[in-house]
Amino acid sequence: MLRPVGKRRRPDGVRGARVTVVILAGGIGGARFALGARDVLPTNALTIVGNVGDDLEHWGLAVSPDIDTILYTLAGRVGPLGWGVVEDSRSALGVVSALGGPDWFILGDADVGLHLVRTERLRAGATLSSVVEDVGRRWRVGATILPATDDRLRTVIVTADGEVGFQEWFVGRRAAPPVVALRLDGVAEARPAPGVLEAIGAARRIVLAPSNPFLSLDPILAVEGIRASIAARRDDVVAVSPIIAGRAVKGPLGEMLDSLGHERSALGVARYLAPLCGTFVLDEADRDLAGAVEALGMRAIVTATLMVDDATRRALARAVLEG
Ligand code: FO1
Repeated sequence: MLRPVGKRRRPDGVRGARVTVVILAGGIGGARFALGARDVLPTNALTIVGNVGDDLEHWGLAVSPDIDTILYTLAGRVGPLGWGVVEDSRSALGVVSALGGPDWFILGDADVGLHLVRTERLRAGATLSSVVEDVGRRWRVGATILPATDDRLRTVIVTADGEVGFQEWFVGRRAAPPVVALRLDGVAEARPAPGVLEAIGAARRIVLAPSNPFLSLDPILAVEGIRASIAARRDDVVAVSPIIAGRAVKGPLGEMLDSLGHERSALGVARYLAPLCGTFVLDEADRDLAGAVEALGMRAIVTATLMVDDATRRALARAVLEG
């Protein structure tokens, strides 16, 4: 049960009273789930720990795609594809392209504004978490967004042809070359950003968002101390399946489950996450997997997990946070 810790709540909020919740999230799926949770939780009850393994330097700028997707989504600014800025223009991209510069990774003009501010502040010695905190406050996102680490951590994809940086594989090569392994550059030196372990330790409930467990959750969990702090709270940890009826809701997870030797199903993900979570949320389409999930030592919740609008996002958040 979620224990009350205060009074304020949103009108359509989670029953009971104030709760503190931590969500571990990647990009689009994690951000959409976080939006639903933010909307049903009391003010300032939510902390989102975001993946920085997808970060890159592009056009000389520091870009943090998953963190930015969470910022834009919670600020009501996200573009129709689930990333970037709504109604953004691409003038800079047009010039870069015409001059023979790198145009494989799309940065819209308004998006560039965020990268300029971040890059300048990082070069002046600020931490990524302080930049994200400031932007989130100015844009009134209504939640605390913490990068998993302020240190440099990059996901490297290992394919049969060698290694490639995450965005070069995901965007540049359309996630086509099968992933045979993943490597996290910088993980040995990466320490949790200020507040991450404290938030996990204090949370009434911890949610592993419906994000890719290999590309989004593992780079968060691999930061020193984070996996152990989550495992220590296993009874309060809920994972939401990013697979429905054997298909990834978004992205290359289905192919990755195959190529990394896991079953391509919600059960395959449940097996992978079982050491960390006491509850696993399955879509109604996977109702028949509930018994197998429970046999792994997890409680199974069966509900509608596809988030297509505010109503479905909030309903999923309520089911996960109250269930
Ligand atoms: N995704 C694409 O498929 N193509 C792009 O050119 C692209 C650019 C981009 C720029 C900024 C940003 O914040 C996200 C961007 N994304 C793009 C999405 C991003 O590659 C992925 O969604 C995540 O890294 C995976 O979670």
